[in-house]
Amino acid sequence: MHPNRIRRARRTAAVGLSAAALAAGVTSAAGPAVAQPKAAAAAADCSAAYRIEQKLSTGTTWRMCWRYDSKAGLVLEHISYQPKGEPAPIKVLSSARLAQIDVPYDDGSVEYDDLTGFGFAQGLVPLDSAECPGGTIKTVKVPEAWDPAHPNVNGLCTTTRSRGHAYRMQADTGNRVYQQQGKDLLIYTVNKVGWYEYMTEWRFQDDGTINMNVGATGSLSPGDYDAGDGRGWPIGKGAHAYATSHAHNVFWKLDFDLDGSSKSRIEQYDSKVSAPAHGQEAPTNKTTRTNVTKELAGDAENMRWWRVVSTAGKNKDGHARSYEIVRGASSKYPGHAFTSHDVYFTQYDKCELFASNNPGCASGHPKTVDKFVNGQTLTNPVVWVNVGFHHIARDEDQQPMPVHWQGFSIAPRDVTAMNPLTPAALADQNGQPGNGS
Ligand SMILES: [Cu+2]
Repeated sequence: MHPNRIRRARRTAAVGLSAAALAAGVTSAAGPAVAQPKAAAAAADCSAAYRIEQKLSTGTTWRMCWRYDSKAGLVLEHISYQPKGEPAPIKVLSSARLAQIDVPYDDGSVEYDDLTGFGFAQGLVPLDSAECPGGTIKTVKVPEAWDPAHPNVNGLCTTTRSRGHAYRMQADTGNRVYQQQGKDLLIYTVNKVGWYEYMTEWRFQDDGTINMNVGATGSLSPGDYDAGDGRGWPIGKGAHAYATSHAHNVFWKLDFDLDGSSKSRIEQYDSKVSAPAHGQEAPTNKTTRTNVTKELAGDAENMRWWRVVSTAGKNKDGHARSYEIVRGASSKYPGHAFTSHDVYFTQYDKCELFASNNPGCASGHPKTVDKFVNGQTLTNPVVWVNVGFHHIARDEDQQPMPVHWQGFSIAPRDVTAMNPLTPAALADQNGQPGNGS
């Protein structure tokens, strides 16, 4: 976003050239979401150059393939998780990618669809070892590179990082403390779009949680300073030089592959206080499950959450494996139908890849994710998550602009029968104490 005029013209031209490559991209993107034979091992899905495999020091291994799309940028595929104690990798996602960064300015002057219209993928920047501490930088061949003679960019970092306590527990006898410092696999790129630089970060924790975040840094657009009070914020001396406020509406698209099957179920849970506190009694609180059997544009509510449930596998307790969508902070932008909901569940369609200005479909096919929701039965659900950030600039945004992050997580729910990092001494503590369960 915020491109100066020269860049904007170049990007527009690049978009016009991309039809053939785009069609190719759509075809290849269709591959992973198609159910694959169970025998196809995770590691066999890509060549060594496109494979990421990391065994964290706490015993958990993450495996996946990566590729680079001409519009979405980094795409992670065939993602599996194998904590210690699991005999084989557990398949989680067939595809995980950004699906749009939509940036409307509050004065109505401009709106940028960074992925589909402004060369997000082509803006991949090289990273040096200082920006990828302790990690490995892979070379990415950028499709439809602005300089076709130089398509290769050393722009994909994979590294590991400590995240602090994974757990801590005082033993009930003696002075023993069980504690573990958690470890994460981090994978990221930086993509420059005009004056902004977007960090696309994927964080795979040793406890099975996946965090996906976009961090915006770089500079505020020097061309967007025409805002008055109510549409911007003065960031130079005195009460002038109002940087125009704007929203960053970021969409992610997740295709699940739990236990190797694309046929998952979606469930929504809502909890409500059913009786308030009265006298000496505590309040009661009731949780209700709603099966989401048809395409849905979902809205966050207090004490509401969704999960994607495996139809193919159970953990050792006999519970269906699932991943829960854990939302973070979001400012939902009501300026468009497609930005007006927090999550969308749609039936898999190989042409539906972006949340707005979706290219590559037959004419007449809707272009926005809200319109992909049209009553189909969900047998192969695709999850779209919309996280908004309303950016009202502040003096501290110059210069450079500090990274502002937005994103969400998916957390395992019953993927393993116990905490995947359980120490051996506690391995028998599963279920109600003394109940033999
Ligand atoms: Cu911003």
